[in-house]
Amino acid sequence: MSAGDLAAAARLLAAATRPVVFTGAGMSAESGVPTFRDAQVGLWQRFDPAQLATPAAFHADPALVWGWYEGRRHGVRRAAPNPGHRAVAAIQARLPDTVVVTQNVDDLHERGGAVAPVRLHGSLFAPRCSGCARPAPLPDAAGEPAGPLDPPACAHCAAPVRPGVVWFGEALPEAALAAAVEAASRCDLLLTVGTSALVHPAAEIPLVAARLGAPVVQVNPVPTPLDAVCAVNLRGPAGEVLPALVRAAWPDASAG
Ligand code: BV8
Ligand code: ZN
Repeated sequence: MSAGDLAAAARLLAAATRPVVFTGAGMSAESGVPTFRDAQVGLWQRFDPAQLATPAAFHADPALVWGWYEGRRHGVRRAAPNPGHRAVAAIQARLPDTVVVTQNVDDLHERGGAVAPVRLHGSLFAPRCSGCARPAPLPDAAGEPAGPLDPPACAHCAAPVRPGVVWFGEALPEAALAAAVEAASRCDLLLTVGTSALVHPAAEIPLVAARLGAPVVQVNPVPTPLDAVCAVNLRGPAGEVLPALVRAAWPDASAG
């Protein structure tokens, strides 16, 4: 990340009044939460996440999929927000009209101080019944599984409980997607952080802002399809770049 790029991005942030901060799995990488592109660990090594994150996989083997998600949830519980999460909260504290839109299913934005993130892909912490869709309690007493684990049965209809996330092939929550499109349509800056911009329709959100003339600033160690629409590309990890960006935009502010 060059000093010139940081200064250019800081000018855009300092001039913004209603930014959108759009985040992907890279936002949580420095907290030790694997991104979708990271190799899976242990038992899960032989599985492709995109193959496990589907209704068909859950229907075929509920214990394998439920065990995978419970393992991820326990991993997130052990993780801590990183300085990037705290910098996002600092932006919201400075600019109350900031909207955080996340593809992530961890709770690190909230634990890092962000307020009411728009969740496009749901949450690991909101299981629900696969039959009647009633919210289900988190089975915390069960402890972290080392592999497949039978999902609990719904207390109301006895169908298996499923993770409260959006699987591939499933529609995104209408209200969340509408809120994200609305925020991107009216923002005066879109800061995209830690996303490969390959998963749709979430990947459209930065394009909504760009098409309406809002500048897009990207934080990612590597190029993505969003490079084509970015006003500034900050090549580096979110946990370092975001605090530096906040300090450069508002020298008097704490970067979180
Ligand atoms: C749907 C929850 C239709 C589950 C997830 C149009 C074009 C192409 C394909 C499609 C299309 N429309 C639909 C599709 C199909 C599909 C799709 O997009 N496929 C892709 C993969 C080709 N989309 C869907 O199926 C969606 N549903 O369209 O339904 C429909 C409509 C009506 C009615 C019925 C059906 C649903 C998609 C949601 C899937 N669920 N998550 C779970 O988590 O298990 S998506 C999942 O992937 C995660 O949310 C994750 O966020 C996402 C991966 O994207 P990223 O967040 O970007 O993460 P990734 O690992 O890819 O990249 C990490 C980035 O971070 C990298 O760039 C890396 O360089 C960077 N990085 C690393 N370290 C750092 C860093 N950056 C900063 N700092 C660091 N330290
Ligand atoms: Zn039920």
